[in-house]
Amino acid sequence: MKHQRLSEEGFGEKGNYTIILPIDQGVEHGPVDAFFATAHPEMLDIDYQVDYIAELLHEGLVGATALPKRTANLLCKKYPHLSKDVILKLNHGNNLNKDLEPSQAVYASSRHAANMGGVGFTIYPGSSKQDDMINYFGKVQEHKPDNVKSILWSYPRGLGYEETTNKTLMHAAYMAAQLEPDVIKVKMPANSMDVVNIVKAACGIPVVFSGGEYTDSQHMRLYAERIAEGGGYGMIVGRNIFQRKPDNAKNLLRDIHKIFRES
Ligand code: FBP
Repeated sequence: MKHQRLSEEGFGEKGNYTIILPIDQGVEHGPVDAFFATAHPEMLDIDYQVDYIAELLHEGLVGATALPKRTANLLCKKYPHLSKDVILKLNHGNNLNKDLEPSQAVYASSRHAANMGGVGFTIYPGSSKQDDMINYFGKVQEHKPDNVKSILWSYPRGLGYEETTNKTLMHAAYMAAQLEPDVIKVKMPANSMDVVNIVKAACGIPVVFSGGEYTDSQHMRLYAERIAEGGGYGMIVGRNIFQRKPDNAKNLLRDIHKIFRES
């Protein structure tokens, strides 16, 4: 398979794959857990962070980056030639309300992404707020510029079921597919052999799988193998990249690329 950047023609087509770097965890988990208390605390400095994201894009180690509004705007201002590889994340949850009903607030509109490559949006199927999120994404699809791609995070969240079973993730992928985003993003299933089912449930829309919380490189390579074998379109990996020191992160990314390239 061939690595494809968001800015390239044919993004999402069969035979290609992509690696997306999401850095919205400062909002979702807070800057202490996301950056400060990790092996790579320099990421807390927004100027350093923007330069590091640009470096990974320039080196072709990631094909796109998904960012909250402030970070996206700073990156696009300093590195305008990378704007079309930026996905503006439109809504976010945060762990400060983790004991309440899971929900996401809108921080940006697709208008703010007019010069960028994509918009990212999260729905929580299974939460009591699911209909608001799904309805809002319908409006995003209707109003976003045609040349701006949509990436839909479909994260089942609510009471009474496991979030990463085959059944739940197939349902999340199938629902997301009916909203026709350009790419669907789901969590890695508890049993990584289930990737193939989830890809089928997405009705032909490319699926990327998330990296999840920091784990060892061996696990990440195994995930990459299972995603590549199962027909996934690639990975969206945040914490497992930016919480490592740059040399380790780059080596892991090179390993992941090798697995996809040779599959
Ligand atoms: P990671 O690779 O760090 O898991 O990032 C993927 C992602 O979807 C982020 O976009 C988001 O901030 C985070 O996971 C949410 O994780 P969770 O909902 O499990 O707390």
